Amino acid sequence: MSARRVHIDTDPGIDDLLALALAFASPELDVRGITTVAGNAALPIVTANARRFCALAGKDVPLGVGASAPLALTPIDAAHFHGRDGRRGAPLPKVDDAELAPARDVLRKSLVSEGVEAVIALGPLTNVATLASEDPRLFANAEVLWMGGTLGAGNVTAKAEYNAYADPRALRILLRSGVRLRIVGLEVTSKIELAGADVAAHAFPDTARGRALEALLRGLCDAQKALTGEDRALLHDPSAITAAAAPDWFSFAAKALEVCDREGAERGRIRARSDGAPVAWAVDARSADVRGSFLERITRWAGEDGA
Ligand SMILES: [Ca+2]
Repeated sequence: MSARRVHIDTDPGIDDLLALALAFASPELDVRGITTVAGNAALPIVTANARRFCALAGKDVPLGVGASAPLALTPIDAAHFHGRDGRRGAPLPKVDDAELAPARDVLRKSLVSEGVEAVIALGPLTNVATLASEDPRLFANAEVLWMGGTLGAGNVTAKAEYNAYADPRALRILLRSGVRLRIVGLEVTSKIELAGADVAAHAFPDTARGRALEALLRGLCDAQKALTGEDRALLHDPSAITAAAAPDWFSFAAKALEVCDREGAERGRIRARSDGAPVAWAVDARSADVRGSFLERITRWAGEDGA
């Protein structure tokens, strides 16, 4: 079976970096392009993290710089969770300054000439919605697989998930664009977790990749502990990578959705509606398999590093 060509749009972010590691460690996936978007931290920070993680991975993937702010509403970040550097101090190689292409060019190239089957979006949908509103036909042969949203409890407000809250206008545009959308939201991802004790006991290889992954995974536990008191790592973004690599492990229901794109208590809240184009909404996953393969794959990947 040939690997599935994908593009990753991301806002790294601790769990984004773990998701990139899993993508590089997954033989089912072939990452043809990466674009960054402001989300967990400001654009220069998330872009540097993405570039430095690609250097760690030894991957020369085309990388484009995207939106520095949402399409509408007040920008937010999550420095309280991910740290001011977006990775809670996890060590990554330094890279030289470089002139980077705009995200729209790199994403367009992934869709037009790289033939990607999926755009995996791990942050606010600003970049994806911008291109989809300019020319939805670009997505004729690709789905957007987004980690975000909830129809239940939120993680930034009572009803809203972070990526939906950060740029609800972008989500609204995408829901109405005709682009095929597959969504893995909090109802599923918040059940895919590693216990802090298991993370502490897990031995990564003593390589540059191993040291970075260990710091990221422990950082994810520390951040959760500081936020809610629970010592565990929630694998939101890595779960979306697994949904692309092992779609059979997830079950989806067709749902038509709407999102509130106004400021206030309802900002970013998603509701099911009775009409409109349905998206594929994740309702369940084989959590133990998703969790187990994540840890097994990134640990093996860390061991393939000679550094
Ligand atoms: Ca993210």
